Amino acid sequence: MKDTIYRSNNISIQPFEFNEGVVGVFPDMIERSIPGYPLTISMISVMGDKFVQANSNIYDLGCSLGAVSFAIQQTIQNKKCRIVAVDNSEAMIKKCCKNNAHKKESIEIDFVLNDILNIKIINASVIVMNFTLQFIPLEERKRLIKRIYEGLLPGGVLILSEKVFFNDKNEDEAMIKLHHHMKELNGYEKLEIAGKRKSLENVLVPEKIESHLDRLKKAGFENTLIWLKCFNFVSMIAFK
Ligand code: GEK
Repeated sequence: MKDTIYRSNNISIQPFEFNEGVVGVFPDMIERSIPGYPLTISMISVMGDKFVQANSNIYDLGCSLGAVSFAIQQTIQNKKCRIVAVDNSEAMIKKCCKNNAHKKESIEIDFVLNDILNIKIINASVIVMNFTLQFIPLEERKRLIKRIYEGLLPGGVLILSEKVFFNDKNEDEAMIKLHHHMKELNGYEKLEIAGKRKSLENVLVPEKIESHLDRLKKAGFENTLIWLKCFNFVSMIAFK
């Protein structure tokens, strides 16, 4: 279904929520909104395959409709591991389970309806947060990243994708303009783009790339690489 949530001029803009309405249009929304989203998903499955360890867990934190989990599940068949897909939106998890019902893959996925701040993270070789940390309250991010580090096995990785902003005003404005231009070319009207932006204020809180790298380092990650950057969206891989 096409995302027309912010199409009407006279809707009052409410803070963004991952509710039934969003779930219905989510695949269209995310593909038309995040630059390089399909590439990000497919390369995460490549990295998942590279770093998965036998008898370990793979976590997909903020799984939405399971794009990351399903891509990894298909790519790394025949390896002994378990995927744990977590989201705190009931509508998302319900739809995600439904999407998985007809699949006959060898790797099982546990769908967990919970806040990622509350779950246990253990015996993990790969942890993915694909555009989820940005929705976590700023003051909780340090503790979450530390728990992720502690839940990873030696040799494990965190794959972290985020919307970011830049210190340099010109760079920041240029990247935002390019992102919005992409959205227009993908069929969003200027008013829709402005409406979505308003509803995400204080809900999606981006940080600078440097702030992410600093937090990862302080949590214990020895080395973090930016493996993808497109406009104001980046994805990093942090190594334990
Ligand atoms: C994808 N990774 O398609 N606990 C659990 N889930 C949460 C929390 C939380 N505290 N906060 C937000 N979420 C996906 C895309 S979307 C990104 C991730 C976006 C969930 C929220 O319900 C939503 O499903 C997801 O994180 C963020 O690769 O829409 O820009």
